[in-house]
Amino acid sequence: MADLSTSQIRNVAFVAHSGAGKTSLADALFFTSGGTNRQGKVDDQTSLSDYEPEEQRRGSSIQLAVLPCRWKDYKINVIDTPGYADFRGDMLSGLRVADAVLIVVSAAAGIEIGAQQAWNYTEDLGIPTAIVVNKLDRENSSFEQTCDEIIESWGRHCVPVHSVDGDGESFGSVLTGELSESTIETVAESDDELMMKYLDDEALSDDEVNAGIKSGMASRSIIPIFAASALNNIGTDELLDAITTIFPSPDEVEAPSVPEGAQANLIFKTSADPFVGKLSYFRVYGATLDSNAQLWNANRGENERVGQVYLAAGKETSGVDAVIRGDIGVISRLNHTKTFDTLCDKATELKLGGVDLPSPVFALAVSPRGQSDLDKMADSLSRIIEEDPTLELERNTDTSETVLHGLGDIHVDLAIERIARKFEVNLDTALPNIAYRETVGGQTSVSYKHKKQSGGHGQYGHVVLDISPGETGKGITFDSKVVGGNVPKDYIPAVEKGVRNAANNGVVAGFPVVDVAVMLTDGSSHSVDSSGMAFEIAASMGFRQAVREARPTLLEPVMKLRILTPEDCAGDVMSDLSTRRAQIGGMDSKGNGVTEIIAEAPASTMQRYAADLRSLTNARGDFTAIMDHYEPLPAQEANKVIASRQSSEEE
Ligand SMILES: Nc1nc2c(ncn2[C@@H]2O[C@H](COP(=O)(O)OP(=O)(O)O)[C@@H](O)[C@H]2O)c(=O)[nH]1
Ligand SMILES: [Mg+2]
Repeated sequence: MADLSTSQIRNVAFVAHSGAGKTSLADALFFTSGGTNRQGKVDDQTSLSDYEPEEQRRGSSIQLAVLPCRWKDYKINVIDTPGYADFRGDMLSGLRVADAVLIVVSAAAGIEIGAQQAWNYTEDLGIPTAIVVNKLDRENSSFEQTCDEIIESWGRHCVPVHSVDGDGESFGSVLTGELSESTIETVAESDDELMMKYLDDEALSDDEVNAGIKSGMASRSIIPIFAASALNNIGTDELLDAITTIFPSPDEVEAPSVPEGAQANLIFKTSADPFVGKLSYFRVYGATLDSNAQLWNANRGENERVGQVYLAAGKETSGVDAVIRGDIGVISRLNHTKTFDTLCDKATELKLGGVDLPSPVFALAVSPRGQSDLDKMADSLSRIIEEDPTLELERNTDTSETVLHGLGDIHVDLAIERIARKFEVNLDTALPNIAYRETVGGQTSVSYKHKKQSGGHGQYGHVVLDISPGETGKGITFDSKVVGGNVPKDYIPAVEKGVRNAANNGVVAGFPVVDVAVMLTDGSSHSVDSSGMAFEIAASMGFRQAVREARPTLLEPVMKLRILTPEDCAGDVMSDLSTRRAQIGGMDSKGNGVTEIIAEAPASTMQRYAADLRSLTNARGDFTAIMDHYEPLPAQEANKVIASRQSSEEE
């Protein structure tokens, strides 16, 4: 694209609550700018941005997509991101490579929690931001009222720069250049020279106003508000114009420092395509990236040979000679490169850096359905994780399960669906087993003799073990105070091994025994029949008997929770928590009608919380849960667990 320079590029991430109309707006802008001759529609499954089969079936985005809109002398890369919390990873990737953000607010719904969260992210990142009020064709919608709500929630620096002709069903067009007095005043405040003019009652020209808005937007002292109906394609010309005149180009934002002429390309998305292989989406921060370049992956310490480079429009890619600084492109079949890696020159190595991804809140144990699934399971899981770094794979040695963690039930379910579609691997899923542990509540001393002396070479091992509750988190501690060689020194390691083996296999319900102090106090040996094996068996059996006698208890994993809920749902969320044996640590108003609840709750009661919180709060709630510590399980609950373990062993 030789006709394009970096100053003519705009990289804009669309973020919002799910359903506000980001994807519809992306389709409308792409159509308006001539990228396609038929406007894609989410509802007809023809959106060019929601092109994955799972997105079309759901009518909602699950991943980011780039639609490049050529408008006049410019190229606007619209980065459409998913609004749903389960797919926040791709929203963060989109923000990472955007120079500005457009928050889409539905006039029908007002500021929803997803929009609030998006706003918070833009504030944290300090990224230039604008707002578009969408769905203005909807009955009872009002541009003015939605603007008032925005200004009240997010501040007086949010200023309408468009006005509308007709509200609701009579919404006909978007008007530009007719700014209200208060908007002009805010714009004038952004620039000393404009302020002088304004105070002298001199009229500001359109160019001056635009320049004022542009510099205000760059410093976030102005957040322009636009008006649109994506579905009816109203306000899209005006929005494209505004993006080219007001939004910053890659040259006008704080850029990472890259040596003159050096390569600096950040991979921000990876897609595992079953036909063309792996696709890596990148943004150029340094010199032009040519097809067939030889690059260096700074994160992996590996050479990467780039073949053809492509530009992407949704799922369509077209080969080009080069991608210039500031632009977004795609490379296929890289060997070593993962999302958030930097491809650069070896001599001027640098890492552009990724994003802090949210931690998983939901998990399913996965298992292969048939033999061919078994063979391909590991490979397909690693490919899907390569595509989506917010998925995590865990091999749980306590429960012997393969566990897939994600940001919600829908996230993990769809990952399993994508594995089936893309790699033809069918996986069965179940809620993971809880990794309980066993410990003792009291102390005891046990003498155990393992003896077989019927003819020939016999077996003889005899140990006296004291056990007592040990320090939390220390596992099994083993010590010996045997005197006089009653247990010969050479056999003591075998005793310890026997104890540890027994502890690993569990005593009352098959879970590992932890936090027990074991002391070998005495024993005896036989000059011919004793052996390491005999002492190991004696120690194992003795330890098992001792645990059974020392008030065995189960420990359960407890999670630390941070829950965000709309104020009006806080009561329901609290009473629901009380049914989960949760301990409330605090409850706090975070402003904007959002309440934060800090709590701890057993992992066993939280396995479906992602879905439950969603229905409790109408998808407006959000939470994080991290494994914190183990706590004794109440006797009644423990009996249930032990009974279910015994019945599943009998099966
Ligand atoms: N009436 C009306 N509906 C819209 C408009 N924009 C989007 N929608 C509808 O809102 C729903 C969600 O739109 P979508 O673009 O998928 O929202 P996203 O989740 O923010 O990407 C779809 O049914 C759209 O047809 C609009 O301007 N007017
Ligand atoms: Mg969408």
